[in-house]
Amino acid sequence: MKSSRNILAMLVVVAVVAVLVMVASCGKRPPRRGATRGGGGSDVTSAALATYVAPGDLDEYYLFYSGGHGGQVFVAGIPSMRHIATIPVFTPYPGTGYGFDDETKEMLDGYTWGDSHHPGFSETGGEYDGRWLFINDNANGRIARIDLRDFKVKQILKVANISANHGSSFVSPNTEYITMSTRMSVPIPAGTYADVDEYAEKYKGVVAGIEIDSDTGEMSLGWEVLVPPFNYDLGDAGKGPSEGYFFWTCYNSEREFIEGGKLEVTASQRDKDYILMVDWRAAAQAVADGKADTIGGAPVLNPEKVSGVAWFMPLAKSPHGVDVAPSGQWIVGSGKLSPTTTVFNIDKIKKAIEEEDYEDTIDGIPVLTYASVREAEIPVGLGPLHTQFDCRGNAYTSLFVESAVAKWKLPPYDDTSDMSQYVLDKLPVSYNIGHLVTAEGDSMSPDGNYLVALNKLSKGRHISVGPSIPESAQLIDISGDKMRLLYDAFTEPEPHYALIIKADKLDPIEVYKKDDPDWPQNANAVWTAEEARVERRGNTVEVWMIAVRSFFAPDVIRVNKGDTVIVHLTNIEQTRDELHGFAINDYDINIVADPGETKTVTFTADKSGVYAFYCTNFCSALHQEMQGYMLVK
Ligand code: RUQ
Ligand code: CUA
Repeated sequence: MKSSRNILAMLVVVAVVAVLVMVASCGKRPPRRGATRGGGGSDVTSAALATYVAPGDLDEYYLFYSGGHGGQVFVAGIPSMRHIATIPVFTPYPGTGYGFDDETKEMLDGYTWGDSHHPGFSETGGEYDGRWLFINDNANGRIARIDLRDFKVKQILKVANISANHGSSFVSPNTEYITMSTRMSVPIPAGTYADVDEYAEKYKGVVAGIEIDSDTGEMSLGWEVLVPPFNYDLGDAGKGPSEGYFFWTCYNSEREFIEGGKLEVTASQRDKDYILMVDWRAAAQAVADGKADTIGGAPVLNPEKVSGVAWFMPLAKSPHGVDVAPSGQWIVGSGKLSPTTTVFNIDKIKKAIEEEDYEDTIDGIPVLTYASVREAEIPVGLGPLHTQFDCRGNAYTSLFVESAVAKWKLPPYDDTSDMSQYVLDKLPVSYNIGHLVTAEGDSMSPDGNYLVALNKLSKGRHISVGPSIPESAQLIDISGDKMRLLYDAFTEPEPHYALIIKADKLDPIEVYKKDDPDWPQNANAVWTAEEARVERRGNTVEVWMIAVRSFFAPDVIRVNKGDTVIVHLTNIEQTRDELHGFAINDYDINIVADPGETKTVTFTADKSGVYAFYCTNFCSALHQEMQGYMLVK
């Protein structure tokens, strides 16, 4: 009796250890709440259980997805897929007063939109460290940094010579640099004129490394490399054995833009396009050694004059995504017009560079011999775009044409006679998938449980909202051998990429504390009704105002028509979620201050009369009473 109890106890210990080892080896736990395959009930029931987050319960992950030409970043929880927040980035957003106060208006610099594409987390040692989220503007050569302590944009950097920054925001494993690149080549510097029939010679591509200050996250231009007028599309950063390299795919290596010729046809003539590789340490060193030319104020390395910085690798034509596997050993590229995805081996790449094993040179950039650097071609299916990874040596490639996700095995391969044996599973999605993302999938230790398919079309898998319908995102369980669809969610246009991070990696602040040494104090903050005041200097009227439940002080501002008015609004609340807004009717003024925050708005009182101002955020039972007047004489 006793010994059988001991055996039972031992078995329990062994089982617990086995589970712990399993979890530790994959680094993470599988989905909870009945997500395990075959676990009781129908598929629908088990999918429902796997995604159900009961009222008051919290999600396990944050999903940050780009808002495309909406210019924002959306935040949702996983597995519930509930939308939690919208972070305005390149576009004004009245909901948070973004783009209305002086500081954010200055960051937007006159632009009213941007095309946010690929979010990238800051990393330490190849792991998401939860400090910053970067995102590129595919329209205006910009990149932005969101501080994950308060989920707000702190910097938008515009970089010279980058035309349509698509191959961004890919972060090196210790956040030294982040990528930017030209998608649509133009003559440089900005403002230079050349006709499209001079495309091959006068139009230029540029790729860049943006340096990140490790303390503050401040971004500045590190280096640029001049590259042929191809279209630089997507990128990734090397890690582990490939750390130190950035990779970008490019199409239109035909290097032409024929008027009326249809780029979709002219750019698909050659059998192969390329992956561009840049050694970012060598690029930074070359700039430090004074080897760069100055173009448009930026340090630009010309590979015709500076070698050892950039290389091309041939890839199946018209590629889109290039993705580095978690180990850093394999670089996966997909040509949209080829039903295969190609795996390159970083050891072979390094050897080819060392032995100068080149098959060509383009504008000073050596082209590595394809057969020497390629490891394998995997017949994943039609229209492969992007690839993500789990923790079990598998890759997941989105197939736009097939509307499916293909799961396949990364090298090593023991039998290369038939590569289709390494395509392990395929799951149809609804419909036409673009990007896809796995939990912590760009880090060196993906979690291997969730995948989100970001689909371009939703074709009515929801109640109708007219001809303009949302994009769809589908949550997929990848913890078993076969993928399993769990949930359909919808977003505004148009997610191009997303990232999933463990919820416990973020620890956002709840209020801006009055005397927080870690947080910059606003010089114009006032914390009491006594300090609040109105001062006039010539034609400028400056107001230091407090907002607190449920009044403004001062609540009357007297100015003359034509005065410049500056209002510094401090929300003196120190309670979470107690926001106050400040809107002046008919003056197009709408700012919002979070608890402890000071916002400044400057405007000209160009209309005489009496204008009411009020608090826009419902803050208390007497919120409606929170109002005042601006009197313009
Ligand atoms: S890109 S999916 Cu920026 Cu693939 Cu759109
Ligand atoms: Cu303050 Cu409503």
